[in-house]
Amino acid sequence: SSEPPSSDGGDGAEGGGDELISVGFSQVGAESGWRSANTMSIKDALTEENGFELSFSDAQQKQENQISAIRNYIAQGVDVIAFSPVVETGWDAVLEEAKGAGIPVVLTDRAVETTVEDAYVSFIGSDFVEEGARSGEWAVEQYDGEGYKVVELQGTTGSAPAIDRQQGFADAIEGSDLEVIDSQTGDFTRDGGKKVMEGFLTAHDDIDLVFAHNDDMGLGAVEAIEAAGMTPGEDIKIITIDGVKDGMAALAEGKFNYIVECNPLLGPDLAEVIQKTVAGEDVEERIVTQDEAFDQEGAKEALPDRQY
Ligand code: GYE
Repeated sequence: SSEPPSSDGGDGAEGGGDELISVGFSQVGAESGWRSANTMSIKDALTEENGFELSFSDAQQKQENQISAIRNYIAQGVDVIAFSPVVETGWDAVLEEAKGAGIPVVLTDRAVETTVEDAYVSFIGSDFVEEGARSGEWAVEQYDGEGYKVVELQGTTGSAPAIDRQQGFADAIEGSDLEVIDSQTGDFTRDGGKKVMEGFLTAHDDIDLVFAHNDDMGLGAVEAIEAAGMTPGEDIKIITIDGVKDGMAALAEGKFNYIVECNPLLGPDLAEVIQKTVAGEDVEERIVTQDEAFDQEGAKEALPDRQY
């Protein structure tokens, strides 16, 4: 770690001249296409050339793994800890420990619920309630008045995106003719989505629409629907969130009906927040990523330029 940072690697922070900023990052896992794109973005931004020395760990969707990774980073005395919390609650002790050690924490992607004051310097990520609401609003626009029966594939139980997307969707369809008749977690994975959808198809013969909290679970649902002899996107409509390449391809092919984007490319914002924090500059407490939404025509147009 003796390589000097490039000229764009920092803003010449006082005293930080030729030292790399050490960062410990605890990632949720590798559960989805979104997550892979997110990991790539973080690793691309926190390079030595940009002035960082990154320790990266994958928690395989287990909170206990994240907590021990964060404790290791505290013991190593890294300059900054960043993590994407798999679930919202249960972080108080470890956040208190980081604070006690004087190590600033940055949250990316998912929020925490904590009683620790000033537990983190910034939280960078999308507005998940908004994503759920946009999904629900589109569904109401398209399908209201037709007595639509909806099944929901939830993300990881207790995670911010699962809680918030469910809430946003429920609020948006309230008072409409759409009804959520079943809702279960598929843990944000393709396999999980497939299995839960198989169960839904066995239990209900009147499903009109799937609301999947991410593309991967929606793709799993496509497999289950096709295996049951039906046509996804027609016999059963599908709305998902994320907008990764496989999801956009399914939308362009007519297997999905709508995607609300969730931008995974958080690396550049994270790098900037860390540099400013180490330089003692003020950072925004909440950085909300901007998301788009796509229908089938929109996906056909966007697909060729999709980066991930
Ligand atoms: O939507 C899903 C991933 O936290 C926003 O996690 C993220 C979600 C994303 O597994 O695909």
